[in-house]
Amino acid sequence: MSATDLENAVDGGGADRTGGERVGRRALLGGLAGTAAAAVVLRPGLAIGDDQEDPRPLGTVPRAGAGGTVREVTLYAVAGPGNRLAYGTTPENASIPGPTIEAIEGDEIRVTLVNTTSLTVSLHAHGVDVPAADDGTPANGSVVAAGARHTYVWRTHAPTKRADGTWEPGSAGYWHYHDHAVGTAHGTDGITRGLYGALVVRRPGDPLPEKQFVTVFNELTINNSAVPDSINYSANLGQRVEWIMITHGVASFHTFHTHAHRWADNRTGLLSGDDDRTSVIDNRTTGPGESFGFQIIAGEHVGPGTWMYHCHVQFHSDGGMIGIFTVNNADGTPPPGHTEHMANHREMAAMMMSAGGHAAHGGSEPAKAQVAGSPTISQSDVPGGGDEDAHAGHEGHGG
Ligand SMILES: [Cu+2]
Repeated sequence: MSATDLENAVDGGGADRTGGERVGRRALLGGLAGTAAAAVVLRPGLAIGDDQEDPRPLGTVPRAGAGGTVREVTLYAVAGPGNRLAYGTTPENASIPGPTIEAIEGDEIRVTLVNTTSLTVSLHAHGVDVPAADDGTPANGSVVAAGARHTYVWRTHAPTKRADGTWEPGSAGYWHYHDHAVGTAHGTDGITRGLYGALVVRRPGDPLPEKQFVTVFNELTINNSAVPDSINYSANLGQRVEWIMITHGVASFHTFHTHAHRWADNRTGLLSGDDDRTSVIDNRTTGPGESFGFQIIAGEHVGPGTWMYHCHVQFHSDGGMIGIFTVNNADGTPPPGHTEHMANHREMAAMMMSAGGHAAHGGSEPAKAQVAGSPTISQSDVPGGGDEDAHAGHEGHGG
């Protein structure tokens, strides 16, 4: 699929109700900005972020439009250095995690997986309505042989009342997709080596983010990286940040923690009112196959700063499962002390590694050995790379 096709996929949605004429290439590429690795492939209704030339009036947030669109995307499965495997919208932009795919309840997503590797790969989606023939498992034959391709159809729906009076949940959520064929019938090797990505289904009216981060705890790495190659993010003070968190791995649970920010433990991370009793948290336990997401306002009530985010299982954070979330000043300039803080971060990371961090020492676990310490299809190799200095990163993207 060409860039033009992708653009059309976005523009063709007609889903935006808040600023449709602004939806376009910039909106598409704007999705690259916040994620440490991946392009946003389908971004219906997004007309915000770097496109927003004028300050928004207070109290208005761009929101997802209506669903009902067919959205087509092509994903390439690509083998990279260091035993890595990755998905990309082109063979050249493959990244770990793969491109974030977005839709609105009622949309149909058609993902054509093109297998450029010498292995049999597949695509298995969580959260959406998938016909058995597109489930992505070897048992039902929905896998893709070397050199072949297959179009997976994923459907979504709004909450609906059943004939018996009960409610069927809608598809909206922070989901994910991954290989289900490489290594084992469960895709264990494929996931370990990097074949995974985020899938976001919104409900019409959901607020749209200006920045988007995708964090995948995969075994003892973040996005198959660990310090000193930490995955760092940045946003400007006051920007609406969407953080998508996915967990994979063969043995470990994790606890995802962000400094200085907190969210409601529900579908969106947002409260519906001052009487909403949803738990507000800044740390969430997560295990293999789980995903969640939330929206926060960068630096709200704390101001600009250079903050850590990390797995809060101390053995894991000490071993390298940490990164930096930089909240710049509103004008995009670095927060006070940023350079020194980043230098400290790198120094501490080096100490961790010399003390036996996971990234430096693969250990005896097979899966860990496969992901640890090897050259990568790295975030710095692709547009929207996440391995930059936290401030320098993510600001220069877009058409
Ligand atoms: Cu952990």
